[in-house]
Amino acid sequence: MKQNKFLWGGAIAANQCEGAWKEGGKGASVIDIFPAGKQRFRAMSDLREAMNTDYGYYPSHEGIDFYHRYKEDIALFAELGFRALRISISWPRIFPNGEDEYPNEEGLRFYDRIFAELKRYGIEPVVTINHFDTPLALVKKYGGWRDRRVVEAYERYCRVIFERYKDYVTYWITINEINMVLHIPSMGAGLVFEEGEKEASVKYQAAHYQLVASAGAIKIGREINPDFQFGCMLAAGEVYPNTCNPNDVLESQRKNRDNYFFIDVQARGYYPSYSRRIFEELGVSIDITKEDRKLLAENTVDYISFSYYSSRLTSADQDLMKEATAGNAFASLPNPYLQKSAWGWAIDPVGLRITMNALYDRYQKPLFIVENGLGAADQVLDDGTIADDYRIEYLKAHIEQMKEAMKDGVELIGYLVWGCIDLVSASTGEMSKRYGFIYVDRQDDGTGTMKRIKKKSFEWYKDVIAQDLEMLDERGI
Ligand code: BGP
Repeated sequence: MKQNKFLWGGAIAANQCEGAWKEGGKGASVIDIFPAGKQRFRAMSDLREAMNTDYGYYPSHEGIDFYHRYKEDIALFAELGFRALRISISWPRIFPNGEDEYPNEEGLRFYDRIFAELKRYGIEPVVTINHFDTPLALVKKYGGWRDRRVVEAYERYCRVIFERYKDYVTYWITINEINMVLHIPSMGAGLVFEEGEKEASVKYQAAHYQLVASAGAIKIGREINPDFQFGCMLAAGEVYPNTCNPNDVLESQRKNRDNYFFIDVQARGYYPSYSRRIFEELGVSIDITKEDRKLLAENTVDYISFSYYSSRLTSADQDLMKEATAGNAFASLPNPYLQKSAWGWAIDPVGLRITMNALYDRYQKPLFIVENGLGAADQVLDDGTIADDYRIEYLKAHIEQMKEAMKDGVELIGYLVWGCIDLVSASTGEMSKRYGFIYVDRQDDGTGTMKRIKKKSFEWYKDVIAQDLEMLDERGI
């Protein structure tokens, strides 16, 4: 790895912050047809219905207006001392219809400006190629990632951005939270299902095409710049057994494998042996060619990136599992040892250490935490300040456990706080589920001035990074 400084920073994604959904020649993305509030879950679970419904207000259309305010926002990230910023490139900003003959020059120029701005401050970009942003045109034409032609379109898009940004970007992430295809297939893969078909087959077929596309991107990327570093990206969080009943333990192992499945392929280059039984039991048969297997084998990732918000809890007792609630898209039983966030996500800093050790034991490749954070309903006080002590407490506890995992021997590239500036929530479409060090005056109904205000956690995180820098200076790094 060229980087020897630990990459402290933050993470955002185009679909949740840029807005300007029709500006600069941008085409629509699948996220652009998801409304906010209660209707969002329904829209996400039935893309066909979502495509034919006018919901009126769509939070992604304006986002937090990062498209126009990126200079101000990046200046704030620089003030925080960020060494890295994770962004995503919006595929339909580059190819408005996903597979146009020529890329959209105005879209490319937007990211030229972003990378130039980051370079000005010495901030390393970490770039997700596809973060819940499949072009809507490909969803309409092919039903999303269920069709191999989307792989070709993705690879063309990759070639264009690799050529264009090869001197700016080292760290690429091929597909955000690749395991999301099994949980929220509309958002993760733009999947449109046909009446009466076996959904599991469609999901695993789409998953296979995403895995192939990811390997294809790595192949193309390494030809263009051998210094590129490629990561897969997992929505992580260990699944614990509810009791020491071996059946519960077995069930937790099975659920963990549902997620590891993807990373097993991306890190090792072949389908894990247990996948045969999963496919058999689900009655899934998918198209995997000899060429696909070769491509997967020859193009494994350099590092394992992941998001971590919470651990999960499962049981083999199906009746008990009726009490499970969906946190971060994953159903979990309530863990009596853990507090929950206001959105019901279990807060488990030690779970981060467990997850990191589990991933490192399994793959022995460097890890990269590219999302961690607390969604909370911050209030602006009468004096205009925001006292988000709960966020400081959450992050502090997770950073402590992250350091413990590093002492355990885990190799870690960096730590990026999700939604370092408030942005639209992916699952709920709310603005009120805030993660940032920087408050954005934008409300759930689309009102607000978009003004940026530093929260209390801003100074705290700035100190965390500054102290680490002093330590590195002392060591002469
Ligand atoms: C991850 C996504 C992000 C982000 C985060 C928080 O699943 O990669 O895009 O949104 O979760 O989730 P939410 O926005 O639903 O609170």
